[in-house]
Amino acid sequence: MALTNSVLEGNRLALARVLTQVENDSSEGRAALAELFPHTGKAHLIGVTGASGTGKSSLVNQLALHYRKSDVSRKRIAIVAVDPSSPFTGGAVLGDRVRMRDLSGDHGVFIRSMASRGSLGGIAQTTAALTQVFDAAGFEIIIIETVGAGQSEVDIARLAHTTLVVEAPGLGDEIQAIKAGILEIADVLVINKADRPGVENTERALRSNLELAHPTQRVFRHHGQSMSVTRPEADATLWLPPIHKTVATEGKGIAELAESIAKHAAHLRQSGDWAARDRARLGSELEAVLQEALKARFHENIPNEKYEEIVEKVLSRNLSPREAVKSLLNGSSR
Ligand SMILES: Nc1nc2c(ncn2[C@@H]2O[C@H](COP(=O)(O)OP(=O)(O)O)[C@@H](O)[C@H]2O)c(=O)[nH]1
Ligand SMILES: [Mg+2]
Repeated sequence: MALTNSVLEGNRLALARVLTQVENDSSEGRAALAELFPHTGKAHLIGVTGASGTGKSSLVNQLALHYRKSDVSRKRIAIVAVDPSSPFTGGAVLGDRVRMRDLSGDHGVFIRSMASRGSLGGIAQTTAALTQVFDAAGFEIIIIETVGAGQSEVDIARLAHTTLVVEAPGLGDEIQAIKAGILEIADVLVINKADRPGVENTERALRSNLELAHPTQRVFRHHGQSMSVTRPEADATLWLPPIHKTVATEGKGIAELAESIAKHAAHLRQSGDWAARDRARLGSELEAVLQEALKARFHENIPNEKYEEIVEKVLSRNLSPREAVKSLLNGSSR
């Protein structure tokens, strides 16, 4: 209780300790989360995702600097960097730290690097938990940086109110990202490294695929005739993801990008999507915790030998996995 109070009062040491407890999923961490949870729900969560090397960390660094410098209200910024490919001692995380040195010494900014732990669902869950700690601690903007284009990144991106998908020219990432359906979760697209050759190609590829992921034309059947309606005039509640070109290393395009992010937040609030996203996020968190708890309870009630016996029956093809679960739930091994 004393520790969480210190977090609420803005004590950085207490914050660091609670973040560690939460990341380790210790009993102290769980207790702290429960105490902090009523204080959450205020922050704007911004997800930044894309392939490794596209310049996400550089971009996040610049965005944070921009917020700290330009914003009259000097919002406090937390950064959660999730990089399963690099453990805590690894070079990439160290590199991130070095690149983020512009921000060190600024007490309005808190950076936390996190490496992979446990299952894929575990990463998303841990990230959500860390985000809640920052939210309760009063950080108005929380940026979550994730690598790659896989399902786990999509899950982590779903935590955010606003998702930035970062591409860079010449990496052939367009195709990779599109395959993973990552454009569908993009609220704002960023072509970073716009100082490099091939920007036009990347932009063209993105634009045509964006059309597929976020159709601008909606076809309605009306009295047997098909009518095509183009947004946004047709439906002001729809958001068409803008494409921004940036050079993170030089801070180019950052102010415009920040403006789009702010516009998206305003759009979410006006359209009611802010609440909808909160609901979806907390709903899926609830679902994940429930699944975990039910599974744990289930395993507590089934003796190990019994479980192994059933597994053997499945292996010998005497029982299908579905039948196996049924008999485990019924408490009989058939
Ligand atoms: N030329 C150029 N290089 C950049 C730009 N942004 C980042 N980089 C460099 O690209 C490399 C990867 O950047 P990083 O931010 O670590 O990418 P991340 O893996 O997506 O987080 C670093 O060497 C950066 O200095 C940019 O806009 N232009
Ligand atoms: Mg990075």
